[in-house]
Amino acid sequence: MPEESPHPLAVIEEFEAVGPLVGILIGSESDRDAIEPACVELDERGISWELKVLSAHRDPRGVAEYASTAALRGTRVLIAGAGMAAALPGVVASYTDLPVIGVPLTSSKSVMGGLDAVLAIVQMPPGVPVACVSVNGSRNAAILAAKILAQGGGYPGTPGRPTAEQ
Ligand code: RP5
Repeated sequence: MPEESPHPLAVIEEFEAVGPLVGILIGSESDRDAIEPACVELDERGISWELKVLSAHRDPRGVAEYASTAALRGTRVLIAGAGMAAALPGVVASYTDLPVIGVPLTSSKSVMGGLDAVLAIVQMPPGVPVACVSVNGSRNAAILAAKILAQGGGYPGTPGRPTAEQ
């Protein structure tokens, strides 16, 4: 049986909803503890955030949908934490003009203390930048997000703001 599509008005309502300033993604439930310091830091700074578990490899469509609509909901910065072949931050960056901060995470399956995730996050091809904090540096990701938000301005595409190409 085909999946029922949402009513068009429900879709419009979703876009009109005021989203959190920071969207945090992790690739697995197993990353939750490692990303917690980012949530605590944002709370302490009074910055709204949401946390979603979405894997670039296991749920690529979910990642695409979230990343490509985040700016429409008012989100201004994205933090993406993942371990191993950490494609999540890069895939998120490919679907949005919002700044993306990657957090390389360690897991029981990491190799070289998380170097696998570091390389996956920093070795982005030209034109699709992703910021990268230290291994398990989720608190720093939140502080960097706060600094970006402190610059003011609207989301990319707002009249008068530079576009991604400028
Ligand atoms: C990555 O693989 C996740 O971000 C996590 O760090 C790692 C292991 O995931 P699980 O097998 O624990 O779900 O995609």
